[in-house]
Amino acid sequence: MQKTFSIIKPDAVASGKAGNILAHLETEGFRIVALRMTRLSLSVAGGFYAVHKERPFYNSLVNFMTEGPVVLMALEREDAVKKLREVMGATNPANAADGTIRKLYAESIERNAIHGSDAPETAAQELAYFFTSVELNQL
Ligand code: 3AN
Repeated sequence: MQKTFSIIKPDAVASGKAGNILAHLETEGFRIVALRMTRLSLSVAGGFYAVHKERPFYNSLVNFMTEGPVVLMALEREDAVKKLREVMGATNPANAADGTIRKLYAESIERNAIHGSDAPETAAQELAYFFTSVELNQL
């Protein structure tokens, strides 16, 4: 069993797709280990995306991620990191495969509905950024 970290982004929460996305993830075999709805501050979103600091879309991305509530999730299943990336689909929804979350719900390459950690090491860092070890291990 492996854990990964995911965010239902502000576009998908605002358009009323959070429930559909949670159901989609459960149908794909992910167990919800921890879950919290919150609104990210500029500093928390900026820290989360610090790896993209030099990219031209960084400021816009951080502003988008703070524009409304998000749903933070710790998810668990076999091969969770890789499987979540498959279920999410390509970063740009125009390139996402049919049936993926981004194909179904994303608006654009920036407003793309869902975040998922891109590697096991990143997943561990991102889970620890948002959840305590008690939250990640209690259930
Ligand atoms: P992914 O979310 O598929 O791992 P990353 O890590 O390359 O993609 O990008 C992080 C986030 O930055 C994306 N989810 C998206 O919201 C935004 N993003 C990525 N590329 C672009 C781009 N070319 N223009 C605007 N926003 C982008």
